[in-house]
Amino acid sequence: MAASTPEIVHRSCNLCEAHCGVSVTVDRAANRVLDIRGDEHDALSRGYVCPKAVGLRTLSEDPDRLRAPVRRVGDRFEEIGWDEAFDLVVGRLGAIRDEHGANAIATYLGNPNAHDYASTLAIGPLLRSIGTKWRFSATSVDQLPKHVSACLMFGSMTAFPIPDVDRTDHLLVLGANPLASNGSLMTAPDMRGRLRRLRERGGRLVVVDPRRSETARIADRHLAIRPGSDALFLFAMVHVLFEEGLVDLGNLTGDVIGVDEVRDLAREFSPEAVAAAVGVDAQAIREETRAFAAAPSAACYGRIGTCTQEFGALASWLVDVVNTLTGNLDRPGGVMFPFTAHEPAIHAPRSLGYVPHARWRSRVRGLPEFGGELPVSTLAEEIDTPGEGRVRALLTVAGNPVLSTPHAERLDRALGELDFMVSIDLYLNETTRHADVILPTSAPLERTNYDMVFHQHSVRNHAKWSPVVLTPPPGVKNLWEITMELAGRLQGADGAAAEEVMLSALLRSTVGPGKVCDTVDEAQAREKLAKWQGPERVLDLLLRAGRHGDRFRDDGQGLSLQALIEAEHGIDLGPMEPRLDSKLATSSGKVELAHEMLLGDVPRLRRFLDRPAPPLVLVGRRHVRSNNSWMHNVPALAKGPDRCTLLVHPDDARTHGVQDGARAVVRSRVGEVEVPVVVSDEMRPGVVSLPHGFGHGGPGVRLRVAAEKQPGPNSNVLTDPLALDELSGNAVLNGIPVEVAPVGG
Ligand SMILES: Nc1nc2c(c(=O)[nH]1)N[C@H]1C(S)=C(S)[C@@H](COP(=O)(O)OP(=O)(O)OC[C@H]3O[C@@H](n4cnc5c(=O)[nH]c(N)nc54)[C@H](O)[C@@H]3O)O[C@H]1N2
Ligand SMILES: Nc1nc2c(c(=O)[nH]1)N[C@H]1C(S)=C(S)[C@@H](COP(=O)(O)OP(=O)(O)OC[C@H]3O[C@@H](n4cnc5c(=O)[nH]c(N)nc54)[C@H](O)[C@@H]3O)O[C@H]1N2
Ligand code: SF4
Ligand SMILES: [Mo]
Repeated sequence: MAASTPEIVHRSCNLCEAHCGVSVTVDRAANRVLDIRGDEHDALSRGYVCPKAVGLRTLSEDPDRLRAPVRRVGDRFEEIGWDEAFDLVVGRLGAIRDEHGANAIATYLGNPNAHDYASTLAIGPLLRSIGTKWRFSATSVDQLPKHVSACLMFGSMTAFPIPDVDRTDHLLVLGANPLASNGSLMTAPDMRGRLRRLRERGGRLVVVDPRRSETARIADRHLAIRPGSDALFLFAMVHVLFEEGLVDLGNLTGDVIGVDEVRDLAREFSPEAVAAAVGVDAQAIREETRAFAAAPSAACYGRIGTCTQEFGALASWLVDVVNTLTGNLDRPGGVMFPFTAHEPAIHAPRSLGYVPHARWRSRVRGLPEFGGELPVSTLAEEIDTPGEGRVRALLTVAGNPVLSTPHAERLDRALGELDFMVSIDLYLNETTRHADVILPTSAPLERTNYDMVFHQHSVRNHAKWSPVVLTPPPGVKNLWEITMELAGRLQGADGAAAEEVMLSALLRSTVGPGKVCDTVDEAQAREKLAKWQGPERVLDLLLRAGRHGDRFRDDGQGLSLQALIEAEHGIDLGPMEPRLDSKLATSSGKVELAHEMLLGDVPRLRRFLDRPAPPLVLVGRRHVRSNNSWMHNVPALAKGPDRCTLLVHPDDARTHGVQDGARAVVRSRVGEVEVPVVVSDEMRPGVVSLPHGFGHGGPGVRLRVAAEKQPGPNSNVLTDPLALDELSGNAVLNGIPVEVAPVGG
């Protein structure tokens, strides 16, 4: 073989929300990656990467990865061609839809969809062509409460205020551990460096977490809260703000309604009234409230621990109530709404005029939809409960709900009862093993990307293009192609027709007289877009019509896909700026601090105040070398000690008779698992911690490294599908009552 010169390609790692810039050395002739390292010139990450970046290469090389479509034959899978696979999927889904209606087909979208712009763009057309209302996703085991509070406060489900970590004087973190997770709903590579700089400039970091997490360890103060009580903690802060005259809306005066209602509500939740339930000293709550209010700028930030718990929506709301009442919403150093290069240039926020909630309900438990989705905690029962309207078929796209969603054992059984299941995935894993057909996609380095979702959460406004590094194996397809083909065929057409529907709708809204791009007509715009195909073409249009776009003027001024490609380290679009006016979409045109749906959930919180704490509750955690359920097959990440361990406080270890290094049984209302114990005083007494995403090594799964090196038990065997944040429908994954006992004891 002829020797080839290695080439360096700059792109982003899309494994987590930090989206770090990487420089990849590739031997194109051999189609092999030689090296991956942090890109020192990346506009956002400046060379930072975490150990998972090396996994990008291994994903492409993994011998376990699916390299052609497969169909189930008994307990085995056999490879088939793409045409046969598409025919089979469309034929079976079409037949089920004809006989039982579209709602007999459920869909589940997993987390990696948010990390692939092709999916962000193309999944809508696919879901619409299936036509089902039985839509599920990882959202309801994750950030759904934040969508709900954003919707009720700001009028848009995606209006997430992002902490300005690089300029703030005070960061209050609840239920997040960015030193392990690298941040979420906050795209900020190298949080360790950013937090170090915060403290170097005299700023204060406070972490509220039942565990002394990696982030808590570097904080000025750690408050070991009782799981599930963040809403009470935050209400107490609001109480102190009013009581001590610390409320100051700053520039927001006149833009906010509901302040009096919030003051009245908070009256009963004084620090002294909530201290016992919250497990944090009243004096500490007062001190931290004063410090937050006194800081020149401050940002309150909550994540998984405040979302995936019993009062997820209330806690998510109160995070931004605290930000608003202290004048920190929409100001530098506080929390702001980033700009992206692809959002429409002339953004006139329009109120929906209604809350997208309870327009339909699940069949078995009558749970309301929110934002067009049903809670995934109800998926298993929608499949295995007989009767009219039962879910008979399932499409999963980049999801592993058998490991990620509550009452995993029941879902595992239920998937076996489906009439038909199709998965779009890289692996034959705990979920996809139930599929009748698996359609394999390209791995991250084998496709282009643009960070459609996480640019919206970036602590600096930013745009970055990721070119292809490796040629995918011949038997796999990009998600775009698969999705468009299925969408087209399910409508009796083809992929090209489905693409055309999307493109022409976008052109109609952006090009022509009176539109953003008013110097060209549709035909001229199409001609200029013709050098791109698929998701690139759509992105080019969005960028050119966007805030920084060239509007098709071709004068070299302004952004287009070509210009973005040429900026190989990404484009820094400056710090976040105040922009409430172009984001607010409430019917009042104001920040609505006291929406009736939120107020209506407060009595439930009041009852929690008097409820005795269970002796032991379970929470989750993350490890920097792991990524939800699907990176455990990467040898470099899987090596080392067992990561799926139960952290137990020494007092609890004594009470429950379990020892460091020995195995324990953990039982909840719905299941039990066995797991090695690590005794550690980093836990709050009465709280044990177990990571999720493990539970590999079952029958029929092709993840050989994971099964051997990091099998772990599945923590979602323990999580209870009946435990929901009632307002949002999000699953409660933290604060699950459990019993712990020595194995055999
Ligand atoms: N107990 C507990 N449970 C939790 C959590 C917790 O904290 N505690 N966290 C929750 C959270 S925040 C989340 S986001 C969910 C995640 O829940 P899921 O999204 O259901 O699970 P993942 O582990 O992210 O699985 C991703 C799947 O996508 C596949 N995949 C990876 N890359 C690609 C790709 O490029 N294309 C395609 N087509 N497939 C791909 C993988 O093989 C895997 O099957 O888990 C939730 N579950
Ligand atoms: N390495 C790695 N990085 C990841 C992931 C991964 O699996 N591994 N997953 C990615 C995904 S999908 C997401 S959504 C993000 C999540 O990112 P983070 O939100 O930072 O998630 P965690 O690291 O799990 O931190 C959650 C913290 O909440 C605490 N906690 C639990 N219950 C409560 C409670 O009731 N109140 C309070 N205040 N705290 C509580 C836990 O002890 C834990 O320290 O991470 C992303 N990044
Ligand atoms: S923190 Fe790690 S996994 Fe996340 S984007 Fe950066 S390198 Fe990738
Ligand atoms: Mo997540």
